[in-house]
Amino acid sequence: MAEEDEEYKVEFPSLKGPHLKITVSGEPSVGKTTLIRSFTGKQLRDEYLPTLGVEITIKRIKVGKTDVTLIMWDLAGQPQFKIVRPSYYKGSAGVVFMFDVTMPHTLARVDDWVTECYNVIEGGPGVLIGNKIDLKEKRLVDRSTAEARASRLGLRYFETSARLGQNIEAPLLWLVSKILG
Ligand SMILES: Nc1nc2c(ncn2[C@@H]2O[C@H](COP(=O)(O)OP(=O)(O)O)[C@@H](O)[C@H]2O)c(=O)[nH]1
Ligand SMILES: [Mg+2]
Repeated sequence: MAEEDEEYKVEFPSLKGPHLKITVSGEPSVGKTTLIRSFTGKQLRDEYLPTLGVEITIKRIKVGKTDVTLIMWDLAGQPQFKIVRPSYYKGSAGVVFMFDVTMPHTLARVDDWVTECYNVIEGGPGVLIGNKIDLKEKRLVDRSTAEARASRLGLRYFETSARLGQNIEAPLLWLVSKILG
């Protein structure tokens, strides 16, 4: 290959084993991007930069003896992206809905996120994540309130601190084991 062609060579990761698309949605600033970055080992950003449209990150995990490739779709929560979001849910094997335990309105809005998503995909397991549990003093949503909503929506409930990397694997591993179930 000529030298000038080399710089255009793109290395694609090999997609061994099943690959599962997981979408993560919820109100702006609840911690979706931080969760995905912590989970996939990408560097955390110091300042808050809203996601523009969608950001896709690939993470390979092992479940038992099976290599599984997770294709994580981080959806922008801002209203101006509403028009493009439905196409992003297509083909999701599992979904994550997220809210911030210090901002009750972000939990109230989960119903709308669930509707938006399940209008597009036929089903598939979903989890609800209450994030920012490290902010104990500022916490306004307790576990039982969130659990009640999750169970009404048919979702499994988890709590995380995406920033501290606390409990971030559990919801994703639960989803994957349900999907592969
Ligand atoms: N204290 C705390 N802050 C968090 C946590 N997760 C995210 N944040 C912060 O909340 C802000 C929004 O996070 P981001 O992941 O961009 O939210 P997104 O809009 O849902 O993608 C950023 O300043 C993050 O550092 C968490 O678990 N605890
Ligand atoms: Mg984001």
